[in-house]
Amino acid sequence: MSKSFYVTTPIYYVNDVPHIGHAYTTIAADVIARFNRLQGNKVFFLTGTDEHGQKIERTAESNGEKPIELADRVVKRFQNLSDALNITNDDFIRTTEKRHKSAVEEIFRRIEESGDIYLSEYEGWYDVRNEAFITETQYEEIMSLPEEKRPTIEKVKEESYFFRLSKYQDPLLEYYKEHPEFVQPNYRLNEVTRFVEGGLKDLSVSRTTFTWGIPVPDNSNHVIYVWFDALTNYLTGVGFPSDERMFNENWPADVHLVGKDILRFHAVYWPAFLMSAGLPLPKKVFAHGWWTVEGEKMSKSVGNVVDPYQVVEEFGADVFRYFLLREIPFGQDGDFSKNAIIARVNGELANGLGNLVSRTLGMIEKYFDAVVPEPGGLEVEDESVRDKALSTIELVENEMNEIAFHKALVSLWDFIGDVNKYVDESAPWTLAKEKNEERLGTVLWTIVQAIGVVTILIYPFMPESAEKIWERLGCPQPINSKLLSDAKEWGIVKPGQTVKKGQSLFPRFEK
Ligand code: ME8
Repeated sequence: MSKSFYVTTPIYYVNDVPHIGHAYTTIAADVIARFNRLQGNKVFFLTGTDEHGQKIERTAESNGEKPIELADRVVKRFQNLSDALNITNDDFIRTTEKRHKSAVEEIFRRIEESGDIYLSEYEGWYDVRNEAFITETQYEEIMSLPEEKRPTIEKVKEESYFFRLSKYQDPLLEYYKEHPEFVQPNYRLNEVTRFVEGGLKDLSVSRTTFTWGIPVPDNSNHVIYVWFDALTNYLTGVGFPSDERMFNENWPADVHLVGKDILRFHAVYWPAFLMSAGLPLPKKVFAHGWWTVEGEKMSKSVGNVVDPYQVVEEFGADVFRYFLLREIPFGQDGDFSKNAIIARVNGELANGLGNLVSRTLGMIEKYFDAVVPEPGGLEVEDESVRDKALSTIELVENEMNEIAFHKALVSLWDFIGDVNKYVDESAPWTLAKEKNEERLGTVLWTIVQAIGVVTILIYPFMPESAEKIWERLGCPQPINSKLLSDAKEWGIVKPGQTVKKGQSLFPRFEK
């Protein structure tokens, strides 16, 4: 039965220059969205930009422009990422849109009605880069760092509305206990639990010393804290508060994908806001790891920030997508380097998949005038390719349900390896020499069925390459009209279809 599935990325600070971290979350969310569509689910996939706050106000000021002019000028850098990386988001939210203002005002009011908002004064430290209030423990941690490693923090003293976060300490702990799948990977749940067990102080949710934000309803001297504003985008995107039908169909979100650095906002503050507003909580928050570049932390001052547009230009979107999700288990940190990409292209894409497709289609061109042959009776080794294909589909489906991209890809390439071995062992070239046409037809038919299954399964990861292979197999309908259930019927590539070997799918790179 088809269900609706809602996946989000964080909304990126609009004045950031897109880097590999943004590309990573966006690609991961896209693969989840595409895989769900393949399973026949109705998907809603949201990304966007976070456009309010002190940092953006200051950047605009130093450029001599208004914050909205800055946002309008640079937002395309993120919007264009969807085309460059082949991302199929259903909507792109900007927090400066009117629909978002209504949503933020509405949730603020609901929380106020629950008695969870009060006026007081905030005195303490603030990290403008991360738009974060610094707790005493965090302050001590920062001060224990060598000076050059400390984030810039500022002393703040201003009137502020507070959210009664302390009231949600026990409800949150109880929720984590009852829903251990809420925060993934598991070890992150332990971190979050420990943080909450350490005690929660009420959270400042408005600022008065600048103006770039959404005013507090009924007190426009205050703008709402940018994280309160930004987190609400997940509601705005699905029609809150005006489009009840869309909202009920999609909320709660199935998964919020985030980087590990912003897990606390998503797994502590956000569920507490929702509990207070009487809204259901997202089903899962998955925190991924961080990428270093050639062993170093990515930073503007080091000058090693990886531009995703450049990677696409050099290697293509599919290779980039494959690399990011294959290189490290989703959740752990990883290291990005061109040599590592090249090793994957040459070893797995060119040798494994590319070689299988090209030699198979080449043989069908040579021995059967490019027409997919009819199979004769299946022998035990042909059946075992079929069985392995069916078990691979099941495995990949389970692994994707766990958001374990690398495992899904390992399973798929394990199957590709088996099929390549089957080609070697059945030696179609010998069958051709022996003029054993029936057996030759059965073997080549079996191989193209395996390629058909692989093509459907790699489609969410590498949509362009999958489309190319699908066309070369001569399949009449577009690949995006196919479902995983079609792949389960052994025989998706029909006898009589005309194939085309074409040029190399994944040209090798020199190190
Ligand atoms: O945090 N490796 O926006 P942002 C992997 N606006 N991921 C990385 C990374 C790296 N080296 N560097 C950054 C914000 N990221 C807020 C979000 S959501 C309601 C508001 C990831 O532009 C990081 O973990 O700083 C986060 O998920 C995103 O990129 C940061 O986006």
